Amino acid sequence: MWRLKAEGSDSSSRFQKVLLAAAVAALAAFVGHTYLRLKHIMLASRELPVKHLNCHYLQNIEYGAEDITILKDGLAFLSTGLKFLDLPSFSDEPGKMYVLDLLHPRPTPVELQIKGELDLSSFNPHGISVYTDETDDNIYVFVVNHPHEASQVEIFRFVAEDTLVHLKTITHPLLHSVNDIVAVGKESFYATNHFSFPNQALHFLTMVLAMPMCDVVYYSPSEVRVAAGGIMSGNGINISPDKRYIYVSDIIDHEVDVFERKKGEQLEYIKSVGVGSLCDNIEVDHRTGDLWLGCHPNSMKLSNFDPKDPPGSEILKIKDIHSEHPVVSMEYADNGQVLMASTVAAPYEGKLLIGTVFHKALYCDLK
Ligand SMILES: [Ca+2]
Ligand SMILES: [Ca+2]
Ligand SMILES: [Ca+2]
Repeated sequence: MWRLKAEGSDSSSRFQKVLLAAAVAALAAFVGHTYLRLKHIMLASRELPVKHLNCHYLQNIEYGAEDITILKDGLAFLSTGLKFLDLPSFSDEPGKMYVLDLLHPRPTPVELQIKGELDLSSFNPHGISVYTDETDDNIYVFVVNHPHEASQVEIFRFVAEDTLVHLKTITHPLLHSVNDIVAVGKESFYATNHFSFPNQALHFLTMVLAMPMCDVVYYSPSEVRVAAGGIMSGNGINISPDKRYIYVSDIIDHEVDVFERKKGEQLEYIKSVGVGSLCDNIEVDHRTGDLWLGCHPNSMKLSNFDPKDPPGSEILKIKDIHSEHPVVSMEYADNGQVLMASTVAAPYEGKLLIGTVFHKALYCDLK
């Protein structure tokens, strides 16, 4: 009896050891997989050749212009001073909005005065979009705002020359980690979430396991719902000049996803175009339909910020995105000595504005 019991406890302790060894091996394999996956996602080994354009720094922009968009009449809007997750930020001041007239002989950004109920001390503007109401020419400026790390959308009306009148704040459980928006009406928009879930640990797991679970949300005053899913991490979003297609930058998948707008504002997935970089915001040339992308060539250098080995900047263009063979070309590249952490490139009649997360902004000549 005693012997039997001793044998039984021997084999159960052997079993426990085997289990423990299996658990350690599984954990080591998971850690190894996570390390390789993150290295791949962040393009941690990538170095860029430098390709410059004829550019100069924009005046008054010292703390980033995460997003920039330009109206057909040459009026550019910029969101500046973003504080976001653990990314660097060199200003303790709240964020600001600027406007810039590209038709002026010496375009200079002017700070927009914000009127209304909005709390300016916690204003933290991120992605932006502008909608012009063609019935009365009113201009509505939509801004993703992260006051105290929250996620909400502000709608303003632009009043010439330098005023934004705050109209409303939109919050919704589906809009839990909004990165960028594209307005499709004076109160309606599509928004990308950069996390799959409000819980960041769960989102991290989906990234490591390569399970794309981020979505695009459609908002109007009468309805809020998921319009598209299957995205690893949604970032920039924009619309084709004919308003038929929506483009989303799936930043950690290194691709741009193309969707077609269907009845009831549902989005149908068409295809993805690989870009080989971590692309942030998307601007569309209203004349050619080309996509311009502000990208992070190596996001390891962005998260482990070191001024001696700074994060670079990369601007890509996609031509003929709806054809069988879209052409992706590098239009600008810098190792961070001139410009760190580009997020957006907005073209206008042979000119290009380039914005960044926390650094300066460039005004470039494409001709
Ligand atoms: Ca935008
Ligand atoms: Ca994808
Ligand atoms: Ca962005």
